[in-house]
Amino acid sequence: MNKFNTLLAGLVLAAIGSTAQASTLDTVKQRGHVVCGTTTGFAGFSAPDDKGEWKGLDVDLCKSVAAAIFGDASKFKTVPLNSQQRFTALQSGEIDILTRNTTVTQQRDTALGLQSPGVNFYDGQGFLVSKKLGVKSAKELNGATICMQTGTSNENTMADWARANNIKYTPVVFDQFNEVVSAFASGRCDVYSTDASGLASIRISRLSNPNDYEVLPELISKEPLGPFVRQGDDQWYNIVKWVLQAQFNAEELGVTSANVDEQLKSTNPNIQRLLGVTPGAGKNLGLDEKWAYNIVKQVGNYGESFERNVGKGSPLQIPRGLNNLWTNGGLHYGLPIR
Ligand SMILES: N[C@@H](CCC(=O)N[C@@H](CS)C(=O)NCC(=O)O)C(=O)O
Repeated sequence: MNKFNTLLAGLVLAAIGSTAQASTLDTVKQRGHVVCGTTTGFAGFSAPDDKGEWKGLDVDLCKSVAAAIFGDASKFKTVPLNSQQRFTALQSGEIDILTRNTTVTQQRDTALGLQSPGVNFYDGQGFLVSKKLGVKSAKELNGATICMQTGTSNENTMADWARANNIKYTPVVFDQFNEVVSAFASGRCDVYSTDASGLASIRISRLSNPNDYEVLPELISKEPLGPFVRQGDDQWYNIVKWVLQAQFNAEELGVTSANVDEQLKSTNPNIQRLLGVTPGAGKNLGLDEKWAYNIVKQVGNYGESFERNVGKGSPLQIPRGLNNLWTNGGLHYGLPIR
């Protein structure tokens, strides 16, 4: 075959491939629920409660997608994944969306065949230490043993930072979250390093005496966490992207799960478009015009989800900080629904 024929064959194959492959939305509708990849249990973000129901900020995103598609936030299932397994599960089609404290990086958004529809939690990598260690700053960590989980961005970030700051350390890594937590709790390592949200969660929910531990003040990286989808399905990407934007817009517009029915009567054109009183946004996504109404009614706006899962209404007590709306000094900025 000459070069031209090879190219043509490739194009034909690509065309067959893309028409033969059902869209994720069709697959999800046929199945009757959306499948989201979560952690194996990381309180505040994705973990089962005492009744075995999955809860958390990331689970709320999954439920919001279910609400937008089915008008029923309960039409979702979770697949618990460790840090290492998460990307293959998405690539292979085992899950429809990864909703699991995953840092958006250039490599993950390009070379893995995956893409990031947005950021639902701005974070940074930090350090958790036992108070007994007597360390007050990350700069004092020379010679420390540091526990981390395999397959996280934390391993590389730690290595970069240590090199730049002339700090020698011994990494202690495990595949499973429980193994890392146990190693740290039993004193096999001096420090636990991961996203600050993870450290807050581990301290409160996994250690028997949280007050014996503290998170050091330094954050050594940017860890913008968000969902991922496969490349090549623009409609599905758009759905996840705009579900997240609907959560932000609802908060910006003061539309909550408690007042959303009242807000259907609002004369504000932005609220009318968000809630489908003025149609269009639903059709653009291939969804019912009540897509965003159902998210807010059944799951709440972004602020409600934040406070309930990781903020004031939760044991984690994470301040809004960068995760506030742009109008309150944070980074979340709802893209206009019009
Ligand atoms: N944001 C980082 C770290 C995310 C991560 O996987 N963190 C671990 C440590 S807190 C975790 O969530 N483990 C839970 C699990 O494996 O179930 C990344 O995307 O690589």
